[in-house]
Amino acid sequence: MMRLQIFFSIFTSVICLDETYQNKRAKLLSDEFKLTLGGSLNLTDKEGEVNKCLMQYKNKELNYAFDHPEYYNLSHHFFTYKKKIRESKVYQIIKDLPKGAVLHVHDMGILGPDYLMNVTYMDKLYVCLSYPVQLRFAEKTPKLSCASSWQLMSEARRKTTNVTKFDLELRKLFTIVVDNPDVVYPSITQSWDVFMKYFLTVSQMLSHRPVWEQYFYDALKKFREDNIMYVEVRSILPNLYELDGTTYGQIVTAKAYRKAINRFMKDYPDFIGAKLIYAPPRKVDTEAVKIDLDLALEIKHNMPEHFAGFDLVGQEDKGKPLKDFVPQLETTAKELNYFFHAGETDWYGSLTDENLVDAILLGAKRLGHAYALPKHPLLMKEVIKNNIGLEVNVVSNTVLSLVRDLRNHPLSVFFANDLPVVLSSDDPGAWEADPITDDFYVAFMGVASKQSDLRMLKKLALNSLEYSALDNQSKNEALKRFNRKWDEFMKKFKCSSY
Ligand SMILES: *[C@@H]1O[C@H](CO)[C@@H](O)[C@H](O)[C@H]1NC(C)=O
Ligand SMILES: *[C@@H]1O[C@H](CO)[C@@H](O)[C@H](O)[C@H]1NC(C)=O
Ligand SMILES: *[C@@H]1O[C@H](CO)[C@@H](O)[C@H](O)[C@H]1NC(C)=O
Ligand SMILES: *[C@@H]1O[C@H](CO)[C@@H](O)[C@H](O)[C@H]1NC(C)=O
Ligand SMILES: CC(=O)N[C@H]1CO[C@H](CO)[C@@H](O)[C@@H]1O
Ligand SMILES: [Zn+2]
Repeated sequence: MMRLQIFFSIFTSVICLDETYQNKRAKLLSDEFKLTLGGSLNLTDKEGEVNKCLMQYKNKELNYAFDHPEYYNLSHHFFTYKKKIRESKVYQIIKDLPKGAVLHVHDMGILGPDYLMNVTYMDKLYVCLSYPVQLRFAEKTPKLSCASSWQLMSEARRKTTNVTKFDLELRKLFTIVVDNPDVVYPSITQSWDVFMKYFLTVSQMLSHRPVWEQYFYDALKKFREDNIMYVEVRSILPNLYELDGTTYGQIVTAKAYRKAINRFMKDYPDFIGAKLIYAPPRKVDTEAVKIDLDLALEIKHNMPEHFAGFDLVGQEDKGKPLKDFVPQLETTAKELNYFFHAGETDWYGSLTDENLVDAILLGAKRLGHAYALPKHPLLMKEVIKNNIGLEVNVVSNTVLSLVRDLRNHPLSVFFANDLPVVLSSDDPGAWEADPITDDFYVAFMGVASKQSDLRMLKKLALNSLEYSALDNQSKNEALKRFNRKWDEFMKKFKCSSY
């Protein structure tokens, strides 16, 4: 009896202590979760049901990975698992989910090799089959220099003994995907070299005016099919040409965008639209930047409805830092929205890393990548204070050799602090990813907390519209339309269809 009493009193005191501790622990965790991106949203009953289904699949996948880390795909190179993720139920649900807008993509990197191969079957395409391979549409044999000789693509195909083999080789020019990425891309140097060659090859072929206009129309279509309703696209605005060799100025390229967007909106009135961000190369001198800024102002003046703003592009570590162009960029800071690539680097304390400071001081509305931001606590505060959107491109960062194991991607810090993240895809065609679903999937399954759920996905979609360059009225309209689409999805959702 005595014994039992002692046992009982110890037992209760343990419970007592435990309860206080457990409560504190639970409160800390729940308070902290509320601070995460989407963590303070409340779900409707209908959303709650969808969430239950989604999380059941998410947990199943992640529990398996936790028990078998050797099979956790997202710690390996994207190319080794990108086909596999399409079988995931989580992926399939995300694919069907309305995802708002995509705000960081480069025009020539949107549509992948299968689309580009189709373009090579069009009439009047000439090819120079020596290194580097050149592709150009023309009425007559192009006069541009070629180490071998220019010939019609149709002739080249006719002459080859094995067209399948010929096309397989050609297709390799239109993708950076390989079967053995760890061998082919040991460092950022190799991944960027191949990536830049991709642009070199496709840009001349796509710059034929009618092809260009059709390309962008088809790009919008692909986004729409991935349940995106609005796009802001970056372009270097290459000079377009006609079959007779006539070449136009860049303003014509900008207008070609407007034409393609207007045609698309007429065919798909449920789409919200698209805007252009003029984004010329950063590896230039100050004179060139001045000219680029003048052009940006001219485009803005000509087509204000379709123009979002200005950026500078190219491998950040190898280009010029923003610091070099501060006087020029300050001059137009009141008139132009800036969406600078900044901090797309692993080099802490480098000039690339410091681009974050200049982008913020120059009043950027959003930052491209901002990958290095967590290393800068004061800059993080500025981002919050100035409500600067962060365009994060997870797949791009892994493919272009910044990070391998996605659990180590700095986006987890942004998620934890509910920073204004907008997920995007950079150049999905170049690595044969979906327009946006792949990025959502890997961010949700590899970077986000295990507990993050439908609320995070919803907040990401809402952010993408909130941080867009749409004016207030259009933004409100876009949000209304998004919410309608979202509710419709929730109403129709059946877990058993996945
Ligand atoms: C969610 O519900 C809680 C409790 O009812 C409330 O305090 C909170 O403000 C709600 N959050 C939002 C974003 O509406
Ligand atoms: C390429 O063309 C074929 C035949 O017209 C078409 O079925 C296919 O969808 C096209 N592929 C792409 C990626 O556009
Ligand atoms: C043509 O090339 C493809 C791809 O390399 C190969 O699979 C096929 O066997 C070749 N066909 C002939 C007839 O050699
Ligand atoms: C748009 O809305 C934001 C925030 O609600 C406000 O700060 C800004 O002044 C508005 N802009 C215009 C042009 O009304
Ligand atoms: C690279 C890698 O680990 N791939 C794995 C992806 O997941 C599937 C299913 O669990 C495994 O079979 C693969 O080996
Ligand atoms: Zn980019």
